[in-house]
Amino acid sequence: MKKHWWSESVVYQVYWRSFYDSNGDGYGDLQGVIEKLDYIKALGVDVIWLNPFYVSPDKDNGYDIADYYGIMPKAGTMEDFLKLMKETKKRDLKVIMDLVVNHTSDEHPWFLESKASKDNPKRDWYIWHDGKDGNPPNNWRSYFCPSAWEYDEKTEQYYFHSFAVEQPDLNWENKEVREEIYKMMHYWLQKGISGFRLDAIALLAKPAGYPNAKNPEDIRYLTNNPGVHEFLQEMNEKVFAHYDALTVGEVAFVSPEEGLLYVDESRNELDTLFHFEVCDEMPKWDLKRFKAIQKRWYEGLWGKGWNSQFLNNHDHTRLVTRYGNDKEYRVASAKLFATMLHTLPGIPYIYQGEELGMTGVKFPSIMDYNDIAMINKYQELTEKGMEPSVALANLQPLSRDNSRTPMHWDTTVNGGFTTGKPWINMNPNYKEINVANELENLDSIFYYYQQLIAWRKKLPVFVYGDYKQIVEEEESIYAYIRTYKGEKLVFVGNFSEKKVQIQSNECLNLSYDHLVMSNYSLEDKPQAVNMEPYEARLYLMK
Ligand code: ISL
Repeated sequence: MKKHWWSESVVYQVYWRSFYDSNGDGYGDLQGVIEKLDYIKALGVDVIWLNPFYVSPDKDNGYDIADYYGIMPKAGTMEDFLKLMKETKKRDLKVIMDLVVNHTSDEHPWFLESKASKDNPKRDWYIWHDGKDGNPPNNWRSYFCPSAWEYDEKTEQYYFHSFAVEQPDLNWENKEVREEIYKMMHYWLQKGISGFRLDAIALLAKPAGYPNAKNPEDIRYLTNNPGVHEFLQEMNEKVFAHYDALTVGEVAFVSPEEGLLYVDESRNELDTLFHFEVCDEMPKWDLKRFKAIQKRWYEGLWGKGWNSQFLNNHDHTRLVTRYGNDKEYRVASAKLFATMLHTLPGIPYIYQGEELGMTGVKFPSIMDYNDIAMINKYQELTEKGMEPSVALANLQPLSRDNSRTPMHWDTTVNGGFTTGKPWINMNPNYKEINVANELENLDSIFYYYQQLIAWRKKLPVFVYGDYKQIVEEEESIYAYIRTYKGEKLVFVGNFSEKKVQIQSNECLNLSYDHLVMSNYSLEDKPQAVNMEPYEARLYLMK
């Protein structure tokens, strides 16, 4: 595979509205990101992914864009953005921007024109259909609502939305739409960003004829439809080919074979992808399944296209709460998952606060939540007759707000995030889990991440090594070997709360001299036989 500037990078995702508030309005902002760049740099990462900060009515936290060229006042100004470009460059950090081109806000001037009348020149910029016998054009759900269609009284047609009602889908069949989007992409790339995280990018093409779905609950029909690759190839030719940028696409519900079509170097579409077999499709930790996913994606992509590794983001509950243990073994499990994340094949993504072992939340009332997906679902369930307390309890574990609570900087009020009232409640455990504590404690999760990243920078095997799973017969053990030009890396992890005695010979041959990292004391481990709860070991050989 070709080597790119980003091949050896580690990406840190900054959900800016929850990162650091520089002006006391309760929202994090770009100036806040600038003030914390030294912190980000200290971790050792190379690239920052910033969630959307374009002008937006903010119904879906910036994923409903009303002006692609402006900055949301909550986030700051264009001057702040340019300063951020300068300050990141100074520190040799790159910035990729989150870009939403599948849909806009319903307040975008394009949509206002489109819905003004049936013969408006921009009518065809969005997807308008007649209803069927007083019902929507078909039976599809959207990600966030019971129907993917919204009726417009004035023009007596329905428009299509893959997400919220306030997020109408653009019509990518329309050439003018595509040209406008490409123009805007050039604008930001010329301002000095280093690439895009492309939101819901596999949704651009819609199924021909919009046929009814057999099972409308299974929303796979929204994604990966014929025509999507033609759009991406055109986007690449018209935009990406002119820059040395990193593009990472959100590509849900695909097999490795289908995923490869997006990132195969010879096809000139995207550089990398997020597949969601882990976060979306694996609600609880399932090691057997996880091993199978890793194997299939390795076999599908290796040598042809780049994969990514992530275990949480702004849509998915924090990893210690969802996949690890956020109580007795919070620190151990955070470090175990980190060791795995940084040693698997693919670009590692760290979501802010993950490096502190931040946990999910359970707010007492639906009124405390902000996530539009959760609130809509709560409404749907209670309207169908579910007890409100039951609906709340059902939705809490996977609410997107689990990962959206503000960053904990120290033990002062609001964890030092804001001097005002935070836009969403803090996780009450900020006095225990925060940056200041982590930086004081040499054995912290933060320093563990720092060390892992430092190893990754030192040895090419982390990036270029092939991958072979070992000790397959052990139920709660995940272990693999990666090799590259005489270098060898071995990861062994116990993904359970019990002590495990490994029987396999493959592990017994590992020498203590080669053990470079572990989340338990490095002393007293002559052989990899007895693994403590959530123990991780990293062996390196040259
Ligand atoms: O996170 C999910 C479900 O819990 C995903 O299915 C997610 O909704 C989907 O992958 C698209 O997410 C992206 O686009 C959305 C936005 O709300 C999300 O924050 C974003 O990551 C609409 O723009």
